[in-house]
Amino acid sequence: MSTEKKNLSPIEKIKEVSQGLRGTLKESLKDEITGAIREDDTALVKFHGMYMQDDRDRREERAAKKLERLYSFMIRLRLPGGFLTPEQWVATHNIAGDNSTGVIKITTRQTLQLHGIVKSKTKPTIKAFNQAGLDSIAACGDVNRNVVASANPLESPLHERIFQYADRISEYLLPKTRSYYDVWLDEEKIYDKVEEEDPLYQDRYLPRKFKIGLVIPPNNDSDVFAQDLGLIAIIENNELKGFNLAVGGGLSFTHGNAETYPRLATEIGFVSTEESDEKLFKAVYEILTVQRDFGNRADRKLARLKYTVDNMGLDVFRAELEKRTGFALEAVRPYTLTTRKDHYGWTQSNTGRWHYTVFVENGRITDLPSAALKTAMLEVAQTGKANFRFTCNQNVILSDITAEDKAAIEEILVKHQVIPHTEAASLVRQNAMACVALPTCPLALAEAQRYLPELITKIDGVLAHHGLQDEEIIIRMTGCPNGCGRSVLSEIGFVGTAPGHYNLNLGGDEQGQRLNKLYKENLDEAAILQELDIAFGAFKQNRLAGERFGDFAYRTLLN
Ligand code: SRM
Ligand code: SF4
Repeated sequence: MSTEKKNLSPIEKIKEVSQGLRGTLKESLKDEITGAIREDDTALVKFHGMYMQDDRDRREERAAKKLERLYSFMIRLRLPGGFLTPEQWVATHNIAGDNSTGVIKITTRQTLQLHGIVKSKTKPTIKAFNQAGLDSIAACGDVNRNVVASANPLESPLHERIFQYADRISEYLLPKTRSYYDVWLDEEKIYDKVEEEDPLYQDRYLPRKFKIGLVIPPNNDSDVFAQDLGLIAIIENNELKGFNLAVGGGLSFTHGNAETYPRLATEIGFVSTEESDEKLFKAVYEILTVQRDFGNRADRKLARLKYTVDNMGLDVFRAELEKRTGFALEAVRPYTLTTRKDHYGWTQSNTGRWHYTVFVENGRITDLPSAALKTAMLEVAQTGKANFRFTCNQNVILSDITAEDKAAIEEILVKHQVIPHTEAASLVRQNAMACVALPTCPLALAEAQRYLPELITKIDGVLAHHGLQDEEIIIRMTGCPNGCGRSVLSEIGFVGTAPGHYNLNLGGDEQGQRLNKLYKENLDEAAILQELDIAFGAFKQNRLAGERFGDFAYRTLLN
């Protein structure tokens, strides 16, 4: 509606003529001359949870030898609420070993990614996941993505119910096309447009990616205000009453493009689930249809829901939504958020079950010199006595362990140094995260997950110099302003600008309700450490009692 057909971005046409996201994927996969797939198919393959990438570390060497880039694929699973059974972990471990780099990466949206899968291994990988009851449908692309939810069963007796909502919303918003089964799983079926008719996505899908997150206050571990649609569980007297709806969150911006900006989601109303879930599902669905019909399809940089909400204005957006749902939203209900952190180590929930949260630096599960994380996870899974829950802070909770089984799990964690590894990480390290960035991310301007660990060691040194080593400061790094590590929602945020250079942002809060702000531009490591040295010195001198660094920076260091 909002965009003239002639102005449509090229991806709109690719989607429209794709025959339910099939394009020429089958032909691309058969072509043995190249490790790549056809250009239009690179857009479509995302809807199947896959990205074509190349090893950026090896571009020059390959170019010098006149070889094509070293192409491979990243596959991202759809794991609503971030849950795997032990059997599914064993399967994932084996698939990672057979087909990918072997590192299992927990993402900032509590799912798993495997990197470095060559083209001929893509179908075997999807097939093996399918046999384990797992899929990657709509994990990327212009559709609703993996639905995230508070991960820790400790958070509330209502945790299981909220987790079920994540699962149901994810299923409810899946595209109707069978192309995933057809292309990857050899389901021999002729494309039938009528049979695959999709009232929600039609043949144009959404203008852009769409993200939904649920949160159980008081822990905002899923960063609910970063979502296109945030659902905040309202719990009164230990009963779930319904959800506040928050729309238009999104963290990306483009250096030098003032039209783009990060934005926190705005709460627009409350929907009760006391009598039935009908209204909730209707509201969620129609928020997507408003975005489908009013979102910008000409400029993908301005196509997320946040821009649609701001262009329409909140009142017009709400009125359009209510017209479509046929009911008015109730007034937003009160709640309190206090933290976003994971509870490392052992915890016991109201069910009596035990959970161990493992510190996984930047979500990379691999065997490290300090701890054989990957071996330990496999052995835990092989006992069949713990589930795997991934957090939006890129950690894993070995969960739902009975009192009788706890000692056996602990023995494995001790044997492979997982407990000392988790306990030895400094407070700053435990609360930090970074996006993937180099070498696989084509958009990275600077390093992130490969660099943050060593930078943290140096920042720990600066903190110790000021006697601040016991401060819990949330540090996040992204290799470009797309914000995959949610660095604009941290107390100290690094945003890559060029190799070895970062913007330094300060002033986010503990609960994820305030964006940080640009403090100093384009710093190298020496300048970062110098600026932080000065800022920590001022913090030590002038902080208020109990004040966190982010709040101090916001109060005193930013204009
Ligand atoms: Fe992201 C694109 C990795 C969470 C905003 N993101 C990418 C790509 C796929 C690069 C690309 O387009 O080719 C990265 C792949 C790197 C690699 O090699 O794996 C990538 N994003 C990630 C992950 C793996 C980071 C991580 O280290 O955990 C996260 C996967 C989440 C998942 O499981 O689905 C990831 N990305 C996020 C988040 C955080 C969140 O959702 O909580 C954001 C900011 C929130 C938001 O969406 O506003 C985010 N990613 C982006 C954007 C900017 C979107 C925009 O509005 O402009 C892009 C670029 C794009 O879409 O054009 C992007
Ligand atoms: Fe890549 Fe940028 Fe996302 Fe990091 S923030 S993974 S560099 S797109």
